[in-house]
Order: sequence, then structure tokens, then C-alpha cells
Amino acid sequence: MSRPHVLLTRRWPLAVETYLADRYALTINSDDRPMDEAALIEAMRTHDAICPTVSDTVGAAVIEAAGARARIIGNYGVGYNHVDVAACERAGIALTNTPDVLTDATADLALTLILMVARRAGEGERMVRAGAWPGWAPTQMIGSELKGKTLGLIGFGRIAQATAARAHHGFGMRIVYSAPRRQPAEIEAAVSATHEPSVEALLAQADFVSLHCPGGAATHHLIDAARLAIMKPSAILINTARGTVVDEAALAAALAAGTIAGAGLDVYEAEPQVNAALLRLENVVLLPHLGSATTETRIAMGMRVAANLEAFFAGTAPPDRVA
Ligand code: 8YV
Repeated sequence: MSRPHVLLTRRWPLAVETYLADRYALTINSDDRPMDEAALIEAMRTHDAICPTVSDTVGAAVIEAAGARARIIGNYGVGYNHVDVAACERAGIALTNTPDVLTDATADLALTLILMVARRAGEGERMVRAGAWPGWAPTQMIGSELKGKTLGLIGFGRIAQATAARAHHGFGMRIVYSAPRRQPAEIEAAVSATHEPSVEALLAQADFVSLHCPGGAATHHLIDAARLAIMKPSAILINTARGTVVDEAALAAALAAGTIAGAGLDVYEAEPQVNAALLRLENVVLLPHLGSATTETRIAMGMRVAANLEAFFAGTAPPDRVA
């Protein structure tokens, strides 16, 4: 039997590319630039599996392309809001993701942002690099401490729980979360978390708010002008989830007006574009979607896709099937 044809829409870590090339007829988009719709449709017709990333839009036109040969979409990433799940279901195409393996890296990045914003690290680094540091002063660039502060988590899945563990056990923060589903008592107890059913009530009490819900229609602009207005003027908003969860224009206005004190963002509404008003503000730290960007995690993500493909082509259930 000929080997299944597999497409990677971007360059992956070499170790994973080599692993896949040993097992499949592998096509790699060596340009390493997002493929357009026409290229993705053509790939659906010529491959048995396509493996996209968050930088690809895999909509119904791609999934339901006439003459599609692909039977599985092995997404490289845990979030799959860039793939039309309903179209996969209609077309009977399997969709898999890569949970677990990026939990620690993403939680580490949430803490990186919390600390950077709280201690004004981006602002300080810009000042030093600009040659504008006048020297140490008792009142210079004063930030805030984490100990005893309340971290409000929106969403309480794997990444939120790992963020809570770091914040609670490492930094002495109090944990409150809001999520559609309350977690079992032992999961709450592990980080002394309190469940707060109302997002508004959570926003009103949190010193730091960190977003850990999925993207997509259900969470679009969950944080909007009205909800930003409920937050404390000293509060800091962190987003390592999906850019669409926050109304970026409303956030920029809230940061400029002092409605909240600061923000740390790793994700944006229209990546790689960043709202121009945010770029002008000092009290926001802006990272280029680095959540899972460690050597260990990016290899593990690729191997997780490989495990899903292997199961699928062996005729068994892929472990991470989401549609
Ligand atoms: C990935 C992410 O790098 O996995 C996710 O959902 O947001 C990132 O950590 C990206 O999605 C890869 O497709």
C-alpha cells in the first residue's frame, strides 16, 4: 500500500518533520508563509491529511472542496477556532488537536506577562535601550507585587489550572475562577480556588484577570468596554487565549483612560496585525503569540499530531479527535 500523503502547512521542528518524512509521503510548505484558500483547497485534493496551524484559515470552502481526498485534519495546536468544525462534521473529516503538551509552556507565558506588566518590565527595557535611564531613584517605575493579590481566571481548564498553581504556590496569590462548568472540589482545593459563577463579580474583585477560554463565536468580545469598566482601576488584564476574546479597541481606550492599569497580550484579534492604539501605549506588554514557543513543547505538539495520524491511518480512533 502506498504511503499516505501528508501536508504540513508550515515548517515544523526538524525532529518532527524527519519523523513524519520517514512514515509518509510528506509535503512541507517550505515557504513557511500561511497558505491561501486556493492552495489549501488544492492540498485537500492531493493529500490524505493536512496539518494546519493557527495561522491558517481552514473554512468550509476548504473542507468541503469538491474532490477532496483528505480525510483528516491534524491541527498543530490545542485551539482550533481557525477550523470550521461544523464543516468537518458535515464532510465526515476527522479533526484532531494537541492538548496537554503545551499546558506548562502556556502557563509559564501567562506568568511571564503577569510579572512583566506588574513590574513594568517592557517599559523599563524600552527606557534602558533608548538610553533614557537617568539612574536609580526611589520613586522610579514603581510596580505592584503579586503576593496576596487576587488572580481571576476566566476559564478553568488545563492551562488555567497550571497558571493558578504557579500563581498560588509560587507567588502567594488568591485564586478565583469563572467557567461554564464548576470543577471538582479536589481540583479547586489543589490551588485553593473559589468558583465565581458571575464574570462580572470576578472582574470586580480581581487584581489580575487572566483569560483561558477557547476562541470562537461563544467568547467573541467576552471582555468588552462594559466589562472593562467593572474592573478595578489598578487591575491588569492578561490574554494568552485568543485575541477575539477581547475587544482590542475597547481595551486600548480603557488603558489610555486609566479604566484599568495595564495589560499583557500574547494574542490579537487579527494576527499578525496589532491595534495601532495599543502600540502607542506604555502600559501594555505585547508578545508575538509565544504561548507554546519552547523547543520541548513545539516538538511534543508535532509528535502529538503524529500520534493522531498514526492511529487514524491504522484504522483506530485518534486520541485527540475533536470532530
Ligand atoms: C500554538 C496556540 O502555537 O495551541 C494553541 O492553541 O495558541 C499556540 O500555542 C498555535 O495554535 C499553533 O497552531
